[in-house]
Amino acid sequence: MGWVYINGEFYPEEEAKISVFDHGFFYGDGVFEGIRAYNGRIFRFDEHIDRLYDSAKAILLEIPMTKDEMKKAIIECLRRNGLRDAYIRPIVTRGVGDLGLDPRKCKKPTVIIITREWGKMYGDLYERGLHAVSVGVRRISPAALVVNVKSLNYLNNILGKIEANVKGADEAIFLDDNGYICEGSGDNIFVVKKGKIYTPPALLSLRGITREVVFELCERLGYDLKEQNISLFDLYTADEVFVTGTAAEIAPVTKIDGRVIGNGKVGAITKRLMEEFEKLTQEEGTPIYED
Ligand code: PXG
Repeated sequence: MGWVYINGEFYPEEEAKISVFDHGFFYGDGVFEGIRAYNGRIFRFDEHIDRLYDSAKAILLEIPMTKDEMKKAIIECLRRNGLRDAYIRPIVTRGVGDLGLDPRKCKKPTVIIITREWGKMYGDLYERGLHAVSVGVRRISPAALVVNVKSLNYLNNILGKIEANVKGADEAIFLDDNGYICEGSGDNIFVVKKGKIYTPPALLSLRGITREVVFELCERLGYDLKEQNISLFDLYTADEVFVTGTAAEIAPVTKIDGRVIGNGKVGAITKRLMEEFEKLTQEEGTPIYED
């Protein structure tokens, strides 16, 4: 069994526990990240750490350690667990308070780091493509909760996922209140039409780090990519659709709401981006075991 970091100490997994009075548990008051290590290297480490601290700043939560200390703790956790291919989950909550929701009751944030061995999230669906469905539950409005804060409040996403599960699909596609496409339950979405690539602006969806990598790859490979509003019609009539995320990586979508996308096979541009993405993840990153 592995080790989990809590507030500066490492505990065996089965003893890694936090207080039931923690406001992360009470109210989802906290932030987290999902980071991956490939082949002994942490992919886009600084970008994820920056986003964690930005998320915390946006909700007036002061993480009680520097970014450097956080990175060292994550590396130490991976080393203790002997991991090379891993999913890394740092979590910072408002900390232990009492039953009232006033965050001033919480004197010290709780910092947790979980690292786990991790392979392909969607198994053979990377060859066959995912079946996605649009869901009735709307992505939460940024006027209510800024979606670029990666907060512990994922009930909106989970409700979308439940709807997808009930409909027998692999992933949910969220729309906003106006019917524009936002994102998946834990991934961003891209459309390919006549050789051009489109993705919704990241105001109503999380500014994904994998999404940023796709922007870079498109620039390098000479693909024309635009951020613009996308409708369900655009999805149904696309040549290719794919989703991106740290967990999902780049995953093709070949069916949406029963409509076959393109010819129903993984498209050529999606395939190329998947290959280039895999190369990048194997080659770059912060080494875990070299000092
Ligand atoms: N949108 C949302 C809502 C997310 O939670 C992404 C997009 C992709 O962002 P990155 O930076 O990872 O490219 C995420 C990713 C999961 C899982 O198990 C995914 C996420 C969080 C928790 C779990 O798929 N976030």
